[in-house]
Amino acid sequence: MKEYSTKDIRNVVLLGASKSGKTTLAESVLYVGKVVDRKGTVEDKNTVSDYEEIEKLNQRSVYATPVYAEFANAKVNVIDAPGSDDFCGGAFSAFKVCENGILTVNAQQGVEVGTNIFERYASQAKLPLVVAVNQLDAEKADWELVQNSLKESFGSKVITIQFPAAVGAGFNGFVDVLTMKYYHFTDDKGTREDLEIPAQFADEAQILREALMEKAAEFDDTLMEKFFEAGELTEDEIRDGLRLGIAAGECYPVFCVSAKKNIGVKRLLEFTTRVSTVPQCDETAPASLYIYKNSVEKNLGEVSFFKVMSGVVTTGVEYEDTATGNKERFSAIYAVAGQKKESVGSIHAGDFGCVVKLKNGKSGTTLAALGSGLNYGKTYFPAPKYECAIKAKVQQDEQKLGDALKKISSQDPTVIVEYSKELRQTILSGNGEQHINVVKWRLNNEFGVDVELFAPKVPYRETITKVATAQYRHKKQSGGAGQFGEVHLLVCPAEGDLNTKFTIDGKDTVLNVKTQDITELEWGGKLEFYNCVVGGAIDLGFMPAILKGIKEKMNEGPLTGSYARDIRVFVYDGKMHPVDSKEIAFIIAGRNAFKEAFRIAGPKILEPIYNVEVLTPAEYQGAVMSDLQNRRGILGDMGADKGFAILKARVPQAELYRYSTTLSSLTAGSASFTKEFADYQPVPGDVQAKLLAEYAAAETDED
Ligand SMILES: Nc1nc2c(ncn2[C@@H]2O[C@H](COP(=O)(O)OP(=O)(O)OP(=O)(O)O)[C@@H](O)[C@H]2O)c(=O)[nH]1
Ligand SMILES: [Mg+2]
Repeated sequence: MKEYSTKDIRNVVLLGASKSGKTTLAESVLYVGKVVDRKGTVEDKNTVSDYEEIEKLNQRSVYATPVYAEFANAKVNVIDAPGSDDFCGGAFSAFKVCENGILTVNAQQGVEVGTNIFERYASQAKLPLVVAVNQLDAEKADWELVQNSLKESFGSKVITIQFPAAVGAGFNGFVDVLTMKYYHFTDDKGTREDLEIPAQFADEAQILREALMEKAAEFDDTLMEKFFEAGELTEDEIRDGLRLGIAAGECYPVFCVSAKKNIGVKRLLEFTTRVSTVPQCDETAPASLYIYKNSVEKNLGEVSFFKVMSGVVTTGVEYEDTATGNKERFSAIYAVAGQKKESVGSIHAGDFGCVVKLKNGKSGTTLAALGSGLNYGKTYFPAPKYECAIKAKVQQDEQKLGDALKKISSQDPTVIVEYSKELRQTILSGNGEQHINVVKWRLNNEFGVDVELFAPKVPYRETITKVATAQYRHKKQSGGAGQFGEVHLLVCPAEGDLNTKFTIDGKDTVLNVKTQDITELEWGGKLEFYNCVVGGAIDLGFMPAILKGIKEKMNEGPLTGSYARDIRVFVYDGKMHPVDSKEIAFIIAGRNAFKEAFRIAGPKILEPIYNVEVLTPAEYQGAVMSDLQNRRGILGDMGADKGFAILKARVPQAELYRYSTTLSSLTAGSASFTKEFADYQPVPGDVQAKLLAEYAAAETDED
């Protein structure tokens, strides 16, 4: 392969709804770019891009895959991203390395939910877009529907560059109002005749040409002046204007394509090479690269896919991971089209490639010339939307499961695995139930581990609402050395200023604080411990033992075994024995006195509450709201944004398991949501009763 200079490289990510034809378009790009001479299809499971087992099985993309075309002295790198929001991680890793996007729209459907979702992601990532209306050859293709839905969703950003002469089986050409030509296709191989615009389309072409010139002029004052004075712009001037508008995300030019029949793909690439944004990289600077994807492939092992960010990357030179100091040297680097890899000597800034078997070639890694200090940071991924607990079906597989999950999450950074010490569960999070099911499939089929997925436990907390006192005497005098310790204590909620006036045993008492110990608990909230013992009833030296006993109980609250929080404890009296009082006796006495006081101090179970924000088409607003209420959600502010309703609610975590799945089925996949931990609140009485009963039952089971 020829070596390409930065200015001759374009990087494009294909985005759009599921089944709009991105993978087929990638295949066509390879075909018209002459990288392959036979095209595969998604149905035949032989596309270059969907080459992973799980992708063939489901006939859909799961991972983002790079392919390329060499075209008109340029190299166009194309990343085929999955269209399901569950696999949106691929698109986000592409955003880090691509300067341009092509938004595919299925001509049979017009703008779909998925189109909107990925357009939103792209515009948040400030990624310029052009629109490829695909499947125009399909029987149900409907150009008017496409036009209307584009206008409705994206308004005046939309500008027509091409329109088809006919759609459906007869789709074999389109008018291009930028080049003012009629492109006619004589076969399914992309063979093209560039003709004059037929008379019957001349008027429409002229009207659209005017609109195009006006749009292009919008983005540059000089062009605007020229357009007003001369009444027209040249083809190159239109390109100049569009280039600015597209780069600013203010203009979505629309192209006609049949990926299946290779119609319009070459013309789309032509436009891309001439108008789209060139990588902003310096090829004369020291070399550096960013790994945006890694995977394990049969026969190759670990493959790291990268973009050269500066300079020229070659074999035989040592590079450094500036975050860890790890050094790597490449014995071979490859230009990559999905499964196909071609060895090359060097790759210039802006271009894509891959390398195998690095010591540490995980996505998100920067490798740079020694001493350059370059680093491109982490890739942004949206927060996970789906969580579950996971365990191996057979206990012996736990270690294997841990290792496999580590591998899977290193290849897919949107799979997050965490062991919760508190819940004693491994929590697996991802972008949706489908995403998690792919992990399950891989565990089973690639790693031979059968797993069970289930609702994670809820990290409840316990606290008290009233003042209470209790005393406990620990006395053991049978056999060996005796144990003796007695503790009298008072508990109250740790809120407001410190108050030491209480009624104890019917007497108004003011406690006199001698020493204190305030602990900020690692699970949130605090424990305040005050020593108010008078007359040396308990030696100062035993206070740590009493506190230790209390903390043991804070760790495993008396109600449900959850962490306790926000409690104030005053030790105000007790007894010692000259011989038998020792640390262990006061640990036990402290623990039991605390437990007893806790039980009668109006104990409450607290549950974590999340702030949930849902973005849904207005038509589903009612359904989404009543579902949130059924989840004990408390609705908050409402808003609206471009035909979408924004709903906010405070919802208990216990009610949020599989929420993404339900929301998706309530709204035909058109809503999205975010959630964020807010605070802890007491559970309602009925829920508390249920939790207490469950805990009591579990305790008895264990006895
Ligand atoms: N008639 C027709 N069918 C097409 C065209 N492009 C794709 N298809 C079909 O549409 C279906 C989906 O195509 P894919 O290329 O897998 O779509 P995708 O956008 O990659 O889908 P995801 O990977 O799930 O996001 C397949 O059955 C394709 O054969 C086209 O131009 N014309
Ligand atoms: Mg695909």
